[in-house]
Amino acid sequence: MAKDIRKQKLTYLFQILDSDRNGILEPDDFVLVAERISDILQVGKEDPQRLQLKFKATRIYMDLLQDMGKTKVELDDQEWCAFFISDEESDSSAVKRYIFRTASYIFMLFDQDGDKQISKKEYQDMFTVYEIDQEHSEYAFEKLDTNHDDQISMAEMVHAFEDFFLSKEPQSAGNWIFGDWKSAKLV
Ligand SMILES: [Ca+2]
Ligand SMILES: [Ca+2]
Ligand SMILES: [Ca+2]
Repeated sequence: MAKDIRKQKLTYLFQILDSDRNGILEPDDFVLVAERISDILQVGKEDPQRLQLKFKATRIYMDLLQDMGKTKVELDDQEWCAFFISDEESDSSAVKRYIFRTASYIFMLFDQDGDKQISKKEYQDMFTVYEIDQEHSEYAFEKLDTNHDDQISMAEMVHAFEDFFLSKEPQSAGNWIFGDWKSAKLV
């Protein structure tokens, strides 16, 4: 059962990252995220910043493909879950590497004013970009903001991702980073 909780969360994350919702992760999903962020920031269509954001948004995915030893740029949910859940050790080195990397990634993309804090507005923008129901953003933000200063720090984000990737407890606060993980459609 414990393993199922992690699988459900990873499947949920896969479905969130699959921005065009076609059941396959591909570079275009990450390009789409960059486009949506650019639109929120009102970056012009011809502005070089838009291209920069695309590079930044796709890099983590390209690194992941390389770490997986993939030869194609597409990934399905089975491959995705198998990479993060190894049979012998629940906290595999692959996961540990990606906890910090993913937290940094989210900060790089959504800390729009660059103050090394994710404000509630920036956090809600993340929900908008990934088309997550805003209904859960308030609750999730409160859970992640453990020192209650109305900002999510890098340390709080790393801690949340540790919960998200590793915790077998349904109650863990970090499970809620991307909203209602229990709504994942397991196939
Ligand atoms: Ca896709
Ligand atoms: Ca900020
Ligand atoms: Ca805080």
